[in-house]
Amino acid sequence: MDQVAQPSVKDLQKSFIYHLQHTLVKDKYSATKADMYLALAYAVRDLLATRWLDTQQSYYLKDAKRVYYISMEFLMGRTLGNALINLGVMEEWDMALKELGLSIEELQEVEWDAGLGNGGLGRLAACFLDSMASMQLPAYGYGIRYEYGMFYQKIVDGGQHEVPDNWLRYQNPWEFDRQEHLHPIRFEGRVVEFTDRDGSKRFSWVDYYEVMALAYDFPVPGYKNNTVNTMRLWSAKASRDFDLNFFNQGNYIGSVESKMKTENISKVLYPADHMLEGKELRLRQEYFLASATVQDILYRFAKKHDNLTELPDQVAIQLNDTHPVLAIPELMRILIDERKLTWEAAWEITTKTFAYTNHTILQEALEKWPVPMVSRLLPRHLLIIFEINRRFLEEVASRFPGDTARLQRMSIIDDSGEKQVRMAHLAIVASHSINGVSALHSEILKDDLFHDFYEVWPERFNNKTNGITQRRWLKHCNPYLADLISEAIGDKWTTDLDELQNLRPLAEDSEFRRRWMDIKRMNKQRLADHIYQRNCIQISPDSLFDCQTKRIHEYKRQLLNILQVVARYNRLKEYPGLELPPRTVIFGGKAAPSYSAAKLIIKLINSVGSVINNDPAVNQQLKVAFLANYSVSLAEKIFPAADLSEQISTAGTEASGTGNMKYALNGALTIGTLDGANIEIMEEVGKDNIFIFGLTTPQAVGLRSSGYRPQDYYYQLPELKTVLDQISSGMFSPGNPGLFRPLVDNLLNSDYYLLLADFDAYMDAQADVDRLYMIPDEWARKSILNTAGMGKFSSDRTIGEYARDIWGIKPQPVEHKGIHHW
Ligand code: B1H
Ligand code: IMP
Repeated sequence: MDQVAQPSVKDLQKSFIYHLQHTLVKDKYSATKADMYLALAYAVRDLLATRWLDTQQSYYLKDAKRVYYISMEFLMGRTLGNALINLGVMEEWDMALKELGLSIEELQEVEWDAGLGNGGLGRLAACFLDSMASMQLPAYGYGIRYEYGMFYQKIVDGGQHEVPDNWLRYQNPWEFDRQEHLHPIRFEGRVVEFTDRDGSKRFSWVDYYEVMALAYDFPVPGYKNNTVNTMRLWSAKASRDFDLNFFNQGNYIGSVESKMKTENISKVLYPADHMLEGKELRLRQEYFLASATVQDILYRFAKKHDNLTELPDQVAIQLNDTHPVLAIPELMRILIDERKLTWEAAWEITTKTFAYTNHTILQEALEKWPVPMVSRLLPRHLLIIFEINRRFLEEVASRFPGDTARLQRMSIIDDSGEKQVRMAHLAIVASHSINGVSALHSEILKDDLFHDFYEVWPERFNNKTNGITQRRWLKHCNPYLADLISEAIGDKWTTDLDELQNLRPLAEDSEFRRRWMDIKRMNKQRLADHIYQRNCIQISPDSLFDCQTKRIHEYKRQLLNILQVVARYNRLKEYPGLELPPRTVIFGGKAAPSYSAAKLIIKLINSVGSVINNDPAVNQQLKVAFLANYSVSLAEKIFPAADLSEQISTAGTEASGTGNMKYALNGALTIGTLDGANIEIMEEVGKDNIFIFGLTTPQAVGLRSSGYRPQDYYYQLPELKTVLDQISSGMFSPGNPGLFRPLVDNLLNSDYYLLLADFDAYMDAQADVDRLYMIPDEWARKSILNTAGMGKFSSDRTIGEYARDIWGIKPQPVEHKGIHHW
């Protein structure tokens, strides 16, 4: 596989010392831990460099069809460990550093996460990049190089405090600025219409101002295959014209201020997932990404092609939700206004090139932008959107004559109130593929959210169930379990996760079960140490680690979990001899800074935790820990240590979930609803090996439409009533008894996410969990069977389906030639 000899341990040490002395100019006396990390990073980077060049050159020489994954978010986490794993040099480096008296684990901890994403959608993009490189696909990730990523979460007095994530404060050895890849991005101005020499009507965008998009490239190594793909992130820079115009006016400070304002575009990631804030700066960011990327794609295409009708044979563009959807009118604009194609030719090229993935059906997350805002910022694009809509509605009207209600529902422009552009409708009309991210979610798109569109274009709709990369989410984060698995069934699972099914017979082997649970216990001890350091809470590795880590959102129902915890607390208080296995309930997750209910839920979790953790009557049997700043690197410590995975969203709300897959891959059992990918996880691991409870999607829909009355449950379930009364009366907020009342009032008066309706079933499922945990051998068996059933959920499988069904691209193996010569 590798045409170039792998470096020896001595070579690695030499390279490390070389970089310490020459790149950082430090010796072993002056070097800090951060210097050591950097020296290691530069040495590992050297191993990527020629592979990266070889990969990019081979795509050029083969003129391979490329896929472009455009996303406002890439939640990459740390790069070093992943590079070591994918280069296949983790053990060699471990040895090399040990001989120098250094710990590779400790040095990896120095690296700051690249947190350029909110949650699932951004981490999915990162897993996809890993899979695309590992499957040798000619692929690029395109995004924004935010100066500030996802905020750092501190917990102060039980509540969330946001601290800016200045991730570029230190040297970043993983990025390369490409000053030569610079594209002008235009904003504002106006459109003038004129007649071309051939008599056709043309449009020209004038009086705009320009911001430059500057490329930064990040390597994306494939797993042991010499492929290194590129993630290209754009950073905003004022253009020279901009500088000249402003600075010539003689207002120096004013000009610097204007310059800074234009460069604000790439300043910060919007931290509200599932909630569009409707801020103009966000729209600017979206167009900035879309335009720079489309220009770059056309520039690369033009190196080998001059006939734009060939674009769909050379390029596939996947839109990660609607956030980058302005790439559609941008491509149309360039093809029509700049390259002088006819509308029809441009439209054919565009629709064959674009594909759209939907990630949510929550109304508040569906992007809509006010027409006046689009008109001011992107006047030409608005006209193009209007024309797309005009032609589209004409087509619908001819298929459904007289059905004006349908036209109104389907229009790209919502004119029920203030006129708005419905970005999802634009994406659907201009894409040849529209996919959801789990079987259930894709059915909901066809049956409900996009049903009208499904009736017009059934062939465009398809499902691509999400997946995760087993390289990061098992091999890297859980090395002892990974080694045990490889010892038992070989290591083919690293590139073919279906191999894990060979673990099934081993679930019946008591010695294997013992080793399996020994590793789980070790991972739990490691997490317990971490929790003790951060939270000063002592927890026993023999307690059941019950984990719910994900963004804090009402639909994900962390509140249901905490109601159950309070009910458990009450039972333990009331029946001191109660035979329950000790539990540690672990929470982690960020709330959008503007989402007050979510922030109050964090505060409630911590307040309940401090009452329970400080109550000697129960705290040997129950503890609650909220882990601050849930992030990729913290998740890597939690998944391997989890016994139980909480996936309890209201049925029909979680498009897929991917944390559910990461937990099960690491041997946690799931307690969950029939929502998102949980359903497929149940199908794969078997009904007997998962704790399913609660309403189904049709039941939830039915209950709401028949007039849901949450108070019925309050009065019928005494345990539930007690819990809600305790919370609203201030038992967990003695200094401020009314603090949590809004949460309870909302449950009693509206409870859109049906917590009270599912409470009883959830309590029963938790009792099943307790019973099983008391039989360690049975628990171990099911834990192994969960891992064994996770083959389907590799992002390699997902990406294989995208490549085959949507993109039409094939693996392009890379030959590594080693040191390059002229
Ligand atoms: C998902 C988002 C999202 N769906 C708006 N939608 C955002 C919406 O900044 N914004 O405005 C950001 C993110 N994120 C998640 O995608 C789903 O909730 C998960 O169920 C799914 O697993 C994940 C990946 O498909
Ligand atoms: P990119 O896709 O524009 O980043 O180019 C990738 C690689 O293709 C470059 O690093 C070169 O190795 C190769 N390449 C690009 N343009 C040319 C060219 O004009 N002649 C030869 N090789 C090229």
